[in-house]
Amino acid sequence: MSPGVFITLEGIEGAGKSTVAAWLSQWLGERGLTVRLTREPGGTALAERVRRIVLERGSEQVSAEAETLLMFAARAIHLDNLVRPALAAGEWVLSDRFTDATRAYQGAGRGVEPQWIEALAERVHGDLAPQCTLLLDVPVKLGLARARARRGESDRIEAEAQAFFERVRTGYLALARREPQRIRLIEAAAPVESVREQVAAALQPWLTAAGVRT
Ligand code: Z5A
Repeated sequence: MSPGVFITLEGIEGAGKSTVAAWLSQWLGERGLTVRLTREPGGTALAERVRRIVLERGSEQVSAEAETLLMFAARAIHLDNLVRPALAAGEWVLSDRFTDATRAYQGAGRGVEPQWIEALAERVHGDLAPQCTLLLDVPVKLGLARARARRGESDRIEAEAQAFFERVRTGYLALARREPQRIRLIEAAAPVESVREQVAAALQPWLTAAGVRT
């Protein structure tokens, strides 16, 4: 059996990741592929508990370093218990966020040293990287407006100021320039239909390899 395909979705909040992930999971399934839709932080029962800890707005301070370690703790659990077994079984794993989010949020957003993030990434998943990352890019004002219109109370990271999300977006765009083969930029301010077309085009090499006709 050939190993599965690991695809990640990234972008600032309100970029439309969850919307694309839900559609893509169904679209790939209709084409005969076995798809596992998951997210970070989270994805398994235990990793979702870590998610609650890292995102809740509590009275205790959570440093950028603690936040980074919690993200990688959740990731290690998620990889061992869901991502690696699913890939080994030949499934397509769609993860709403992965290590690029740590690079963008904790690295570019909070100023955590990139070398330390890369050392943790190497330790936790040095053998594994997404084949394709869909970076949904929107202006920060639009992303925040979309997210605000949809949700109730914001979590600890969502409560950050616009300047924080500008740094995160800049960080994501720098990653895309550094790894253009892996990270496909999707113009996500566009209507949903256009976003879907861009996503399907970006995944074409893997769809062709899997014998999927679009
Ligand atoms: N985080 C971190 O800091 N470090 C890490 O390593 C990891 C995560 C892994 C949780 O992530 C938080 O964890 C996140 C980063 C941090 N905090 N923040 N910010 P999350 O992915 O669960 O949370 P999120 O980024 O806040 O997700 P979101 O707000 O749900 O955004 P989204 O999934 O990208 O958007 P959406 O829900 O698909 O769409 C938002 C709204 O826009 C919704 O009403 C849609 O119907 C609408 N929409 C979507 N697409 C369109 C288009 N094309 N046109 C018009 N309207 C649209």
